[in-house]
Amino acid sequence: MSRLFSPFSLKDLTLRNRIAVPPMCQYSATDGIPNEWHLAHYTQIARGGAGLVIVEATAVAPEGRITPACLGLWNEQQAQAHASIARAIKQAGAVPGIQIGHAGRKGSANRPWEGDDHLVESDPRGWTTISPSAVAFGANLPKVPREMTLADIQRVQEDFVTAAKRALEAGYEWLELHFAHGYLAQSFFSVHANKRTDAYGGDAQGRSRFLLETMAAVRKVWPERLPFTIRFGVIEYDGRDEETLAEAIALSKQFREGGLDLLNVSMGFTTPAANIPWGPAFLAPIAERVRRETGLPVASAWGFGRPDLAENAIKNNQLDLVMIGRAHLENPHWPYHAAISLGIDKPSWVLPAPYAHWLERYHKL
Ligand code: 8OZ
Repeated sequence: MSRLFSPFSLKDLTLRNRIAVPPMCQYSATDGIPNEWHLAHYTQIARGGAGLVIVEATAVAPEGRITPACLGLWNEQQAQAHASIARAIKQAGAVPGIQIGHAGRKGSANRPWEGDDHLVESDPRGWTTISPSAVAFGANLPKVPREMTLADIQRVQEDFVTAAKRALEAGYEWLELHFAHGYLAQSFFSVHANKRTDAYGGDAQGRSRFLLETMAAVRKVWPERLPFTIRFGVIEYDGRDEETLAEAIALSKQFREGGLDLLNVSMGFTTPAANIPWGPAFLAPIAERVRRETGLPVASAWGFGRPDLAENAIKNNQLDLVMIGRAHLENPHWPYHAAISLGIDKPSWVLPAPYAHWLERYHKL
């Protein structure tokens, strides 16, 4: 019996299996509006059979985008276009999710395939980035951000709340706050990015404040019946890993007490000096520790694209959901591929009928 293909219930939803598609930026929007690219991409992946499809990092404000081509949810036109994406994912049998976030000092950047660096100062598409402190990420992202005022903090938190309301109206049923990968929220938590001396900096409690307040504000407007989740970088691989993990686990417990339903465990990416031990399922033991110490259900990504690794992560109680990202880009029918590889009797059962019948009828020819 495959555990990967067992259903997963959270709040009032049941996912058809433990396979989730993590947010993957497409850098293909104009003015933050989802278009035909996004519709085809998300429809195709949802038809592949995953239980959950989370739409890519979607900015809560224009200056919250990573690049000028990132998605947004700061106006009604964007919300209407998002409704088509949410509907298509749901019609394909997957739960439609969305990740909302703010890029902070990593914003105002070129697409990865057009330089992956900051836009030059004179580029009219660019903007002044904001961050807890006026400290640049460095390396490919040298631009020094403007230190946020208390009014900036309040405004961004209100933007998160408004975007969450729009996500709900658009038909998304699973919300993920982007508190990872060196963007704004992760920067508040990070000793590398946050040098503030006020209530939003300093010790772990101060560095956690922006994240806790933002979560609490959004929690109030997101319905209890639907999953409310966070993607959070719990480790940097910067040599300070035990402290970061302990602080991250303590904060995740507070997230849980504040009404969080699941944590998507990832990395901090707040310093270019990290030394990440990339490898198959390398985050599984970290996620398992977070799961055990916080009591939260967890998901994780990065290197679970081999079906046996995905199956084992669930079977060994390391993860509740496995995020399969890049493998879905290589093969939008990854769940079918996984079902064959795991020896499931009728692998075509994960496919829509118009595909399944062809594959079943001529399977043995
Ligand atoms: C993985 C690594 C770095 C950045 C995101 C674009 O989280 C990213 C990202 C993902 O939105």
